[in-house]
Amino acid sequence: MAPANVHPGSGSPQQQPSAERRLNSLVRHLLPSSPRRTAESSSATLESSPTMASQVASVFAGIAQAPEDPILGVTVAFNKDPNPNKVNLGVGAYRTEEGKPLVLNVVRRAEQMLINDPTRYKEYLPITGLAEFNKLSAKLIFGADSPAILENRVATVQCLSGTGSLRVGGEFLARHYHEHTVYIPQPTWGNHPKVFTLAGLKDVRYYRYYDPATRGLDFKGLLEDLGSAPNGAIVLIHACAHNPTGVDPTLDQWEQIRQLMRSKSLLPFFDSAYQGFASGSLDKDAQSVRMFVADGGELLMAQSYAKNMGMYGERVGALSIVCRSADVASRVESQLKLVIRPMYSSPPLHGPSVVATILKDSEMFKEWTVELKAMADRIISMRQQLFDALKARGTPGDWSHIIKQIGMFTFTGLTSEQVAFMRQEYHIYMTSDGRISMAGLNAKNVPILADAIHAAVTQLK
Ligand code: PLA
Repeated sequence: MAPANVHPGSGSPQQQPSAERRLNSLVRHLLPSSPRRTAESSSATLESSPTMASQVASVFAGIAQAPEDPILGVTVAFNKDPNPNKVNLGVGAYRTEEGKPLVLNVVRRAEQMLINDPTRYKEYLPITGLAEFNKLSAKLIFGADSPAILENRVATVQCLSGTGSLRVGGEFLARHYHEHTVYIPQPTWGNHPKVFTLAGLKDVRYYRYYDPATRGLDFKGLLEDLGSAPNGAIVLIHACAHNPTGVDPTLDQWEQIRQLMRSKSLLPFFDSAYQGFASGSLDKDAQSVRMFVADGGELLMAQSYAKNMGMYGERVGALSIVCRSADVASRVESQLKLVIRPMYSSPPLHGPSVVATILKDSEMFKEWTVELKAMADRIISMRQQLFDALKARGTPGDWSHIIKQIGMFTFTGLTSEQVAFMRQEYHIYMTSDGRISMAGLNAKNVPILADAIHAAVTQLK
């Protein structure tokens, strides 16, 4: 019998590397033997024949198919749907009135400036990222006149957008903070519990936040749960535009939360993924955070430029840790470097360079705030349009929460069955908890959505 050969030009079987030879012999062994192999079949090789390769058991054979991500998986399903009228209201990504993704003009301008600058290199950034970007990011969220910044007691490191900032902050706390219990709101962004658990904060608990009956804040439940948390526990707080509910505490409620948390030494970990998106004003949307900084206490802050500057895929964000003194902040920063270096060494250069270019130039900064306000206003006007459309149809139920909630999302109150029905019958995609991204709506698809909601609530009660 002619020896099973390797592919042309790879030499005689004797010259094959021994591992490959053993593998080919294993393949021969596993295949049903044929006494008279044709020239064609005998020249088949492991590399050129997927059917033969697939008969060797994979070392990963026992691996289970993982479920899609509850949010990003909606886009995967949407992309597979051939229907031309499909609507994606899943992931929180801004769309124009024409349904197109948006790159801000000011971002394009900053990128052009960077490209035209021949002095720019592609050298590695330091482990902590672009120093200028870090300073400007802290100023943006805490305010230029923040005592913590003036007293040099903020450690800021550039991270991979909001998610990376949460992860680095979580790992830092797991290594250096005495309390590993972290409280997150019920409900919250679905990635929060996973990020913290994998960062090493294994005891993730929920505090009551949303009351489905009122479609508003369960303030009493929130105070009770934080009131009975162990002293020193970490508390994840959405700085503004709570995801998925669109429900934020009032300033008065924030003040009560602050007092309670400080009285029990609960450590605030703010997640600011939507600064400027809730109200259209960067300062207004940072008020909750600034109240906690003003009292001189410590906190963590995860910032993202994905939404407010439309930098989604560039992965631009920052983690700031506000400390009691400059000395502590400097030691904290040294330890953050030890978290980051073995994880991804140093962060990317392009995104933060764009952001820093915009933040440091007063005229470009102004242009950004105008574009940001236009995005926020468009979302707010979609709330009104959807509310009016449901009212016009006489859709059963009180839909006033659509106009009361703020930020990128409306937590509709639709059941998972109603959500599935709308996907099946109307090709409208949203997360199964009934959250819709208001930024995906426009004058053209609002009536389609209103028809779908009307049908869902009248047919599936
Ligand atoms: N924190 C909150 C509260 C978020 O809603 C998101 C993004 C992030 C952090 C992470 O953002 P970043 O890493 O891109 O900066 N939430 C989105 C996207 C918009 C997502 O799930 O990744 C959402 O649709 O909920």
